[in-house]
Amino acid sequence: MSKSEDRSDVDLVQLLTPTGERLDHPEYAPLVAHLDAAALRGLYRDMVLVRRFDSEATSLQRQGELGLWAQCLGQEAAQVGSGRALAPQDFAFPSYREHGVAHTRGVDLADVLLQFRGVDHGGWDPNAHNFQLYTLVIGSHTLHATGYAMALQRDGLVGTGDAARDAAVITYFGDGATSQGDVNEALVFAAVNNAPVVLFCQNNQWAISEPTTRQTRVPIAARGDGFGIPNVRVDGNDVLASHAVTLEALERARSGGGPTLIEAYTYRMGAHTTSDDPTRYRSAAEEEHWRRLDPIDRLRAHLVAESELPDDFQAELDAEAAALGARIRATVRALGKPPTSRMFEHVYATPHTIVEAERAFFERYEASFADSDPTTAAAGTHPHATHTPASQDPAMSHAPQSAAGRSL
Ligand SMILES: Cc1ncc(C[n+]2csc(CCOP(=O)(O)OP(=O)(O)O)c2C)c(N)n1
Ligand SMILES: [Mg+2]
Repeated sequence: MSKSEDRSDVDLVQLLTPTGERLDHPEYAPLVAHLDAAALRGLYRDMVLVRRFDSEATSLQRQGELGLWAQCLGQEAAQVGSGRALAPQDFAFPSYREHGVAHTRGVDLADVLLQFRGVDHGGWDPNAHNFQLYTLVIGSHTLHATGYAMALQRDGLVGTGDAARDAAVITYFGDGATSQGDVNEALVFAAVNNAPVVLFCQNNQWAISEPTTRQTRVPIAARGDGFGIPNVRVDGNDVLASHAVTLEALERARSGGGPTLIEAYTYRMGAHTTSDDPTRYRSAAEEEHWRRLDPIDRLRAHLVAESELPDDFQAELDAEAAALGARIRATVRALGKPPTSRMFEHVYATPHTIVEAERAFFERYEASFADSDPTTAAAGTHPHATHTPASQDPAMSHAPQSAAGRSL
């Protein structure tokens, strides 16, 4: 191991060993006892498809089709296990690499790429999937999630005993995010308001190039104690254990029992993003160690040992994954350029005079390109030399000068 610390020995809930043996656990094994072989194959299929999508997206970025990509490689079990524990009425607030959770919420994975290609500010309708848009401002969405959970309380949707109605919130964040003020404020608000929120930390052991030892001296889950929040540390490469602890935490939240902090101990097998080179700060030996703990291999080993992974299932899944990859590739490459006016949409829920003025200004500015005479431009005169600068445009007199000034 290099600088990241192997703390896998500290109170880790595990139901499936790295070699695929089922383990008993007095509290958590009963919660997944109902999962038959078909259900386990379903979780396996989820993880395989998500990984295929993730690697396709990485290739697309390398080929210039995406501006950036943040892989979830290695974190499929934590994401699929927890995501599949959600009830339809629950609401999830992700950060930016929760592609496995997006898949479990029924988001078309092609839509996840819209933002990374720079053609959309979000990609999907959060209310259609009870899955908020990705948040890149580290930790900020844990506050949104806690506020949403407090709203569920006020709407009478918690602790009524109606299983189809009682709802909970889950929010995903990283080990690095736990050092942010926002996350600690969310923990305080969740605790003192007994908010129905599950704070799901994927400790993938790196925050870009900073190891978890730079974030905490205790296991992240143990921090819950200081906030008075029940907490659990789970093997995040174990899809069954991740599923079980999340089922329990969500049920506590829905029934009025308040928040839970889950630390899913996992590993970011890929780079932070396609802009990162992890070989500069971690060892090949560490990466090799975690390759042997691959979450998908673990479930596959279990299914094979139980003779529950028939060849035709695997062949169909391979074909499905290949088709998914091909569809993602074709869809992304066919995406057109959005009208630039789209960037003014969804700033506010209702029309806003300043945004409308900015949109009108920008449309005039864009239109002025179409009218320009290329020969004038070639002669060295900028086609917009006669365009009214934003600072003199009456429509923009109240707008911030900096952004408009730059666009000219
Ligand atoms: C408020 C804020 N500060 C800094 C950044 C830059 N940044 C992007 S990702 C990242 C590391 C996050 O690490 P972690 O929370 O462990 O999540 P992971 O990327 O490992 O999933 C940082 C510092 C940011 N996006 N937002
Ligand atoms: Mg991290």
